[in-house]
Amino acid sequence: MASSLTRSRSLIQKLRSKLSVLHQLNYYANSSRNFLVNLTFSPQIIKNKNTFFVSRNFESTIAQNQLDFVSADNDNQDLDFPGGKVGITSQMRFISETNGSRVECYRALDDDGQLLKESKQVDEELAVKMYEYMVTLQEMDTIFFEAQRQGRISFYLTTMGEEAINIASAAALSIDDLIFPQYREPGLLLWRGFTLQDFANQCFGNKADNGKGRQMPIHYGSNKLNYITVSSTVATQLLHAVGAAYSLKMDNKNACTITFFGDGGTSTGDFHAALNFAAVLEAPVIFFCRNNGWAISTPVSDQLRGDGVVVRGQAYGIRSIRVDGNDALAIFNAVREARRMAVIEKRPILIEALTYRAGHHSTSDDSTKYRLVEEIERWSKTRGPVLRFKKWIDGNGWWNDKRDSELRSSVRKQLIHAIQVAENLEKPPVSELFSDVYDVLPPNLHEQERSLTETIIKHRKDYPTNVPVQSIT
Ligand SMILES: Cc1ncc(C[n+]2csc(CCOP(=O)(O)OP(=O)(O)O)c2C)c(N)n1
Repeated sequence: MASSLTRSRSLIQKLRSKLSVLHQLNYYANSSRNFLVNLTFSPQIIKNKNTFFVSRNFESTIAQNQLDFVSADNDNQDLDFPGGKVGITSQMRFISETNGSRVECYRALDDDGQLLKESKQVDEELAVKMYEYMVTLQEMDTIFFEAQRQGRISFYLTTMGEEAINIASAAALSIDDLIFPQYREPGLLLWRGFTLQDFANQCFGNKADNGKGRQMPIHYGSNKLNYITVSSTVATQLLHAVGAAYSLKMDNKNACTITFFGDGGTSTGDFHAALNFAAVLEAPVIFFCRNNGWAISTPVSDQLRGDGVVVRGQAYGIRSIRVDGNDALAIFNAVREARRMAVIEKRPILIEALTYRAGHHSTSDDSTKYRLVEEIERWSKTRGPVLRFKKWIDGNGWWNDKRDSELRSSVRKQLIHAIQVAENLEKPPVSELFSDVYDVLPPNLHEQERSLTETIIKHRKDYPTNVPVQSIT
């Protein structure tokens, strides 16, 4: 009896070690906390009542090293916890809530557009292209904002003050990298080839709009350009970006994901869940926080006024950096390096860009009701990112005022033309309101479509004439 028990035990032992699942079996049976530990083993076996599922998982590139690390000067006085070895001490010492000094902000250009010592720079061709796109974005914001004020579109939201974040990060990425935007990052889409006409079509919700006119203006998206459609529910995109990054890792793709969010978004549960998952899964995702000082009328919280964003990244075990969000060169350098680390080292990275939202939150907002006009002017007139970058390329002899005004006037003309075309294009047919969700329309939706169509046909003069309606049976 005893020997048969011993034989069985030894067999189980061998089987377990062959599959390298000893830890998994124990940990899975016990608690979800151990999910973190499981990721350091491969392959991963999940024990079910009757079956073993083998899921695709990965050798950890980072966590195992951290778990094995024990300080050299502790004379092997360490404890071997399931979560890894740790040195021991007889001193009762609480870890301070701060590091003592503020986390520095990385810059490459000073306020006057002078290159800081030893800063990496880009060549003339790329610098001029970046500047031209920042100017195009500025002009696009001005003209669409006015179009909304004239009642031609229902809503708009500008990137004013955050042009460098938009364009410099786009320039540092590769087209295969998936972008999960909040809503203040159309510049990345512009950089990737979304035309001014495409932007106008979306804002006017006409039949050429990728979203078939179903969304409010500024909810752009493009499959072709790897730009996931904007969703105005703050911070949900962070989780999507982590999931997609993990999938890129599973497929061993030479790409990462990047997701943008404001300082307000960091107060959501999704922010924490996303950072946690990214750290645990070692997902190649770049979290890009635009800390622009305001979440509509709510100023940056006290926590974020300190080192809240970067230190939270660190707390989750994510390599993090703080960057001057009004310095296009610094953003380019930081995103380029973040991308390299995410793609090559398969790890998440967090970037916090300090900036200022120089426009209103959106056309539904009047920011002069909650902040001083002088504050807005100081940031937009003297500290804006486009002006600073212009000073740098001017100083290099790569740009001049004549080219500047020619560019601005040409972009304005293109925009006015795009708006006229978009405005005159028919809207998507009413039937499109009901398509693309169900393969076969359920009876209740079929009934709603019939009822809506009949109502529009009966009261034609009360509905826009450029929305095609076809009576249905
Ligand atoms: C989950 C959720 N909560 C609240 C809102 C309403 N809302 C829209 S924008 C916004 C402020 C977001 O501020 P921030 O994340 O700092 O981005 P910013 O607008 O400054 O770029 C809020 C609260 C929302 N859209 N989604």
